[in-house]
Amino acid sequence: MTGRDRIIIHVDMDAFYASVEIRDNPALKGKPVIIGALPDQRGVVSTCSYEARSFGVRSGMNIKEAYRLCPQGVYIHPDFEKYKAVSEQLHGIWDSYATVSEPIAFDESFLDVTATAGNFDRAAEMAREIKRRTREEVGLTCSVGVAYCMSAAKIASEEMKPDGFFEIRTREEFVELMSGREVRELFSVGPRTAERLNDLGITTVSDIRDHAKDVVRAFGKHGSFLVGLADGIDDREVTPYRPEDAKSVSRELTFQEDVSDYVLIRDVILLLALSVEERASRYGLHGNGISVKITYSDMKTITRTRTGASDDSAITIAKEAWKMMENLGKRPVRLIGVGVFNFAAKKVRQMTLDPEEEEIPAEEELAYFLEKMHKRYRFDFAKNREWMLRVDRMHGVAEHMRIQRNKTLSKHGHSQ
Ligand code: TTP
Ligand code: MG
Repeated sequence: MTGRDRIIIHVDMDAFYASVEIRDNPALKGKPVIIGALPDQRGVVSTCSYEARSFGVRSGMNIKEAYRLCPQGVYIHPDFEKYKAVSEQLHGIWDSYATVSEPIAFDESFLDVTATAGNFDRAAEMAREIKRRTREEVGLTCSVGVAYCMSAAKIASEEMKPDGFFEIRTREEFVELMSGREVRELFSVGPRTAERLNDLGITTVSDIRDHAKDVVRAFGKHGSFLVGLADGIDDREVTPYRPEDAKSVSRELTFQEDVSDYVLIRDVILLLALSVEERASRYGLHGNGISVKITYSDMKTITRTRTGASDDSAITIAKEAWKMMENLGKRPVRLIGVGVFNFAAKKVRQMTLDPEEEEIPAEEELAYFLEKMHKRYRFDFAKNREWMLRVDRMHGVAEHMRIQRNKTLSKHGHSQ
């Protein structure tokens, strides 16, 4: 089953934060620019210019390590408000080409142009136009991929980065391009899945095709999905976020292995809540209904909802979800989801004379939980907040958390 072929454009900005800073300060042009913590602080690299990458600097790298590799770099603290404004301008341009778009990050979007382009030649022209307008109207370069499905479009946009353009028009082209590539390049293959595949002697995409039965046996449903991907089959639809159509905003996550550790489950709920808050607020949606969904290892699914929450901050969403969960049995969990609904035109948060007054405690409480989680999982959630919320990254973060917890629990003899 291959589903319906579509024409999808994936756009992704080049060295996004760094490029914005260079655009706004041309003296930085051609220099290794590193955005993130400053070298005398604790923290990591958010991103860096391609010049900095040639020194080996990478996103997520400890800033001290970056400084060791590139002491001559220009280190700049990120200015999220600025990037957000640029992001809105970018998505505004890109969305006008698609019937449906899925803005999966500040600097990245999937555009379904099947109907607006009609054929691949026209879609390629559109993609070039998107690049030109992004350069002329925003002053930045992006890389675009044009393809028949989402996975292929994403891979295509990475193929010729930076300032790239690449097309994958058919499954056959996809299979040929990808056959010798590492399994990690496929959507949904994180470090842990890659390691498990490697243990089976599967290192390349064509190995997945050659050992399809083993992959399905070892990974079940995810295995079938991977075998499909290796064959160039990806039926995921570009999912629109049209605020006026939205009845709810939710995020869910399937663990790679069933989880019985409810400390971990609660922490993952907080991350999902952060993601829901971010997505809802990006579209100006405010709700006072909160939902939680759990699928247990036996595939039984339970959903619980509550309305009348005092606000829809991440911390409130998480706390309501935690409360609802307390009344459910503590069985091994496969999937966990969190959502907000009951949208009103205005913020549900009650107006006070000083609206700032209410904001601070919620943020502080959140910071408190994130700091506890920082210690628990040795990962700085606060610093990496925007990065980790991206759809393609949350699974990796959750997997890291699960592994850290397993280590801790085995050290302490499962006493926690
Ligand atoms: P990416 O698109 O992954 O990276 P990029 O745009 O900087 O570089 P390129 O696409 O050319 O490889 O991420 C977009 C932005 O998200 C990035 O500019 C900064 C932020 N980000 C982080 O804050 N931390 C991270 O670890 C990553 C990867 C990105
Ligand atoms: Mg990018």
